[in-house]
Amino acid sequence: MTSALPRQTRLSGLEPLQITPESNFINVGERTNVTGSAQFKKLIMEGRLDEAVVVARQQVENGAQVIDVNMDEGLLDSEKAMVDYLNLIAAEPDIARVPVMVDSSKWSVIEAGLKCLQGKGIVNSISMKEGEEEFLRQARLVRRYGAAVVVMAFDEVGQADTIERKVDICSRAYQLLTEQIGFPPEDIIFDPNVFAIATGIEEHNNYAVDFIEATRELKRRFPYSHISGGVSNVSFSFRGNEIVRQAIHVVFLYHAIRAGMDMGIVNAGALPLYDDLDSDLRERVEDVVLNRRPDGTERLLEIADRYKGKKGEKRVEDLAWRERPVRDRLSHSLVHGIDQWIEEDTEAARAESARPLDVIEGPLMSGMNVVGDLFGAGKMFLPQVVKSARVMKKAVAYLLPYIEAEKLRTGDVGKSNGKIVMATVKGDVHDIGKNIVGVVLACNNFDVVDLGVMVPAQTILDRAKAENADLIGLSGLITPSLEEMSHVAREMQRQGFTMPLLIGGATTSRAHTALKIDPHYKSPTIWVKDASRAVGVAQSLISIELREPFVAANASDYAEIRERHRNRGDGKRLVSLEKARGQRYDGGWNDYVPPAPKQPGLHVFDDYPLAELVDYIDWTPFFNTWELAGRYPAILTDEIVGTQASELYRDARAMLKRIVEEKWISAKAVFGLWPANSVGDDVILGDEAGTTLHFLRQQVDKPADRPDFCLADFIAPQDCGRQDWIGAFAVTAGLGIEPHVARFEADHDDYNAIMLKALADRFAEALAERLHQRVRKEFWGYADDEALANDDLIDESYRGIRPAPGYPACPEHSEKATLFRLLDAENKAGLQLTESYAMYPAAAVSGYYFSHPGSQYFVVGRVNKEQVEDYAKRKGVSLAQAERWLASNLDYDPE
Ligand code: B12
Repeated sequence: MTSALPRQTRLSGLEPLQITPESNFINVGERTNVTGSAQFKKLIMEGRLDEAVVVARQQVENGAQVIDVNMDEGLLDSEKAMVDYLNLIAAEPDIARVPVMVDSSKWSVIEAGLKCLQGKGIVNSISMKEGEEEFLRQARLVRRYGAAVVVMAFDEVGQADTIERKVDICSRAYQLLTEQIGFPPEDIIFDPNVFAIATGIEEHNNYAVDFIEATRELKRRFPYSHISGGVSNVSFSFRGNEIVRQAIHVVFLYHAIRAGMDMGIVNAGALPLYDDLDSDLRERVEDVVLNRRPDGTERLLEIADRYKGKKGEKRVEDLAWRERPVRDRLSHSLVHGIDQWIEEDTEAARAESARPLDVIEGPLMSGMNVVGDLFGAGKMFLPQVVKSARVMKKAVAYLLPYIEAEKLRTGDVGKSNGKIVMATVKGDVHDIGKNIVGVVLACNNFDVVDLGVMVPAQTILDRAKAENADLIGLSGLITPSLEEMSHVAREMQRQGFTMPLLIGGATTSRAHTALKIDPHYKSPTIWVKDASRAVGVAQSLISIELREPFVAANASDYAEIRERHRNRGDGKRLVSLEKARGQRYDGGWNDYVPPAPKQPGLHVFDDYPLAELVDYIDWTPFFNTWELAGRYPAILTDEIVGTQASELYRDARAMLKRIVEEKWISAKAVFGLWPANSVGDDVILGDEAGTTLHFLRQQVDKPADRPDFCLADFIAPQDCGRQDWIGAFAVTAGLGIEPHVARFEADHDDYNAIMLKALADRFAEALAERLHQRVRKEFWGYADDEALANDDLIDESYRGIRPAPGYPACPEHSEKATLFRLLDAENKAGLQLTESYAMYPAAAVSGYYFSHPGSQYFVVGRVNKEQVEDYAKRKGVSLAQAERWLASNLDYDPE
């Protein structure tokens, strides 16, 4: 089975990470490293491990594909710190999904770390500095633990600084590893040492060239291995001048990636455009990086001061491009997303062309190809692409009447790359991700037929047939949509479809697609991670040459996932439900008096003032929606994405002002506070109907002093004799949004249509946050003296939690039906629940309030059949129904 697989690097946390020739640069998160992050070091030294875990979570949320963990600090017991920390993050499925790079200069620490990894990680690093024998001993152990390895270009003499030494040492290491102990070439990652250039010391001038050329030669000799390095070292001598440092990184990576560097700790996927660097700066930086002239350093220093402190300064607009030929002007407008002159230039191009279609197929498409290439190469950001698409759409809309007239005359309809019919599946209302993918595909000359949200399977299939589509694309945000996607696949097979099926959306995954969707459909079914990959996938499926190898690689990949799934069993075992319940969280009920609400019962806000919510907005997820990784507000001045993030933020604030002043949307909320006690894993309310809420329990094998949590643990048990309370809420900020979205769409303005939806989502979250604050301080009133700034609210440093059905502590969505009944959410908040338990309008949140000081968020993760049977019984549904609802959490294959 395995021998048929292509030779590729396969790493894993709980989820696989495959490095293929098509993969973009692999970004390693470096902040869980005591030598690199002062903040992380402080947390570890002070034993604040829970907060240190948050650092890992942020790294993963911000897009790190691997996390580097380093505990090399003289005052620490590094082995113990490594073990404790790795064990903690292993119990957090949202962190543990990515592979870990165990980083230490001490072998004993590495080995201690390797024993804790549950997937296939990376050792950072081994080298020949203590001779071949020790090198091979360590490598054998790495192999035995099943990890990949970073090999430093370091030998008995010292660190390699010239191309010859770098190549010689790495080649010698490669030979030893592969020939003497059969180490797989794809599991070897060379670090040929990035050193600082332009230091004023002549011997340092060629360091970047030495790295780049060594990379090229190593990649040529060892194509299956990888090259990594710490990029920021290269610009060390320009500390304090971020613009010049950034330019050096861009230029260095531009050449190093071309030479074969494919991994590192700089987020190369988000670097600014090489082509957009100021030309004088770029030339002088390039002189230095490529060591092209002896006076390179002086010449860079000459101009460096010009860029000091320049960040964020408003530049005088340079309109020289308006003097260039129309073709160039169109391309410039597209690449820079400028729509000011687009109709004028499109008209000029039309006047010069034989047919109106020539303008699209000629200058407009070539401009969009530049955009597509830059985005594909990770050199352009999503907001820029969506703005480019807006310019393109405006140009096409201008030409459309002329094209229609031409079509009537000649029947010529032009050609597209291929046609895709896309939809958010039945029961789901989310479309931001799908819309972004639609825009990016349209930019690449795909004909996109978007059927919207909540689309039944048959409607999708009928339309795909009628349109003679080349591809179908499905999207969904919440887990019940996964089942609907399998249904679409089954129907495609039953109805004899053969076109490829693309799967995307926040809860979809490669593994789920391989296990639960692909087996139902004989033609290609491909999971697409995000917008930047959608084009490559669609193009490969359309291309006559690429399709076959692409589909074969995908099929063998899925076959491997299924095989691994069948043979699983050596992963972490779950404990029995009884044991997990025995290890429930102890709320200390003998000494604790649960606070009674000051204003119990149901409360309704029919039209919540939007202005009050603005300061409660958590902006970080807004930037993530636009694929800009980082936390607000630091993201605005981030070395890499800062400029784009600031521009996006300016646009967002401008729209926010209009939303509030002109009341584009309205917000409603309902919440209630009721007496309640827990009975096992249920919570029974003292409302009129005696409503029962059903929760799930972790079954993770943990040390006896760490609880297996269930939300019911945070409510006083019935038999302790104390009266406790629970709250529930439902909020929306999406009422009345449709006409505004339609207005933007009619103006071919996806940028603002997506922006508005993303802002409505932010308002919904802000309302949930604000309401929770008021409940704590006013209505329940257990925290009436709480005084927290917005940052602390976002960091949840208050007492009590507000988990929402579908989130990891309560992953089962059908409980929303109970919440809606309790709250009368349809009438009181204008919300509807779909058959898959999505809420409409999309910008909505619903959940519970817990007040216990020890209540906290956690991940239920996998549950065994015993618990699912128990849950089905408690909810009064069949086992099969409960298994469908909990499909993503099952630790077994249901019959
Ligand atoms: C922002 C957010 C929200 C926003 C709304 C999001 C929206 N309008 O899309 C708000 C605050 C309203 C919200 C509400 C809820 N959310 Co929410 N939310 C998120 C969050 C933090 C980010 C999602 C997002 O917008 N990402 C950015 C977009 C651009 O990415 P995307 O949708 O994934 O799309 C990309 C790819 O998936 C792909 N793609 C998408 N579609 C397609 C289609 C094709 C054909 C292709 C090729 C590719 C493709 O390309 C896209 C662009 O790169 C995620 C966590 C996370 N990190 O994913 C949770 C998350 C999605 N939410 C979740 C849940 C549970 C909810 C609620 C049910 C909670 C509740 N009880 O209130 C509600 C449901 C709301 C409703 N109306 O029913 C869960 C879902 C998990 C689950 N078990 O179902 C998540 C994963 C959080 C979690 N860890 O549990 N949420």
